[in-house]
Amino acid sequence: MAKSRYEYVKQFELDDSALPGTWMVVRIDGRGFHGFTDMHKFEKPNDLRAIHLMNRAALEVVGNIRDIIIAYGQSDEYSFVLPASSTLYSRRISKITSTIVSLFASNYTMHWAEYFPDTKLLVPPCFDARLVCYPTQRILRDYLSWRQADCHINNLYNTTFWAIVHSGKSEQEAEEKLRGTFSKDKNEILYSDFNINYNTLDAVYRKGSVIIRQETEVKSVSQKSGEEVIRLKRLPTVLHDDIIGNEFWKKHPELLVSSQ
Ligand code: DGT
Ligand code: MG
Ligand code: MG
Ligand code: MG
Ligand code: MG
Repeated sequence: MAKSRYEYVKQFELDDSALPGTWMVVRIDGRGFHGFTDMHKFEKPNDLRAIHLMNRAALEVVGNIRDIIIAYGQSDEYSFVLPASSTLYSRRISKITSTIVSLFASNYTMHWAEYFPDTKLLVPPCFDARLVCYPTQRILRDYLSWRQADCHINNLYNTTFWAIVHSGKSEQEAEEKLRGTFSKDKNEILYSDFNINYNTLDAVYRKGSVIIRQETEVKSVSQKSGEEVIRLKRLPTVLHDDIIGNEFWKKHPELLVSSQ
């Protein structure tokens, strides 16, 4: 086909492909969710409806983009991991990043009412995104550990902070009480002042959410015989496992295989 004289502008689109042979991680994060969560009266410290909505949006992303091998979410963020072997969109960074964040935001909006039936969505939710390449399995695991440790640190702080506030203290008093405290001090405050054993709180709060594809029994009715058939399908599934220790990775060796 003949080219127009304007074709040359294509040359201005520079190559932005990710370094070959590296793990690609796209992390999306809610823009100004401090205000967004206030405006929509999210429960403190954790709103289970919001966690389920984040997980739903992420499940749709993982279901839609087959290359994503694992995803991890907490608070207003989600990380999507593409293996070193992935050739998705020729590894073009802006194409991968923008597709994932756009899919996430539209699904978050589309499914809002299912998770917040009594709360009108007042502003269009917005997410930022970045793609980072990690050269080795070890560094990829350290990245995921970093996010889960962040979840733990924030959740321990927030759980203790709101326990103090809900007991009748001001937010300023709670902040002062927690200033300079270590994890063990917060565990101790929770246990002795509020009779809460932090380690027995639901893992969804303490560990965040992990999505991997798991063999799942799917029932359907055979069109030929009309009989019910059960098939095993690898479906994106939400877990609340620890991903810092080795156990999870030993249990799911396929997750790291593709880096070799
Ligand atoms: P950014 O990311 O720089 O645009 O600004 P923010 O405000 O989104 O800041 P970020 O991402 O560091 O912090 C997430 C905010 O979302 C933080 O204010 C806590 C809030 N948030 C996340 N999950 C929940 C929840 O389940 N309940 C409540 N009440 N707040 C939550
Ligand atoms: Mg931020
Ligand atoms: Mg944010
Ligand atoms: Mg955040
Ligand atoms: Mg097009």
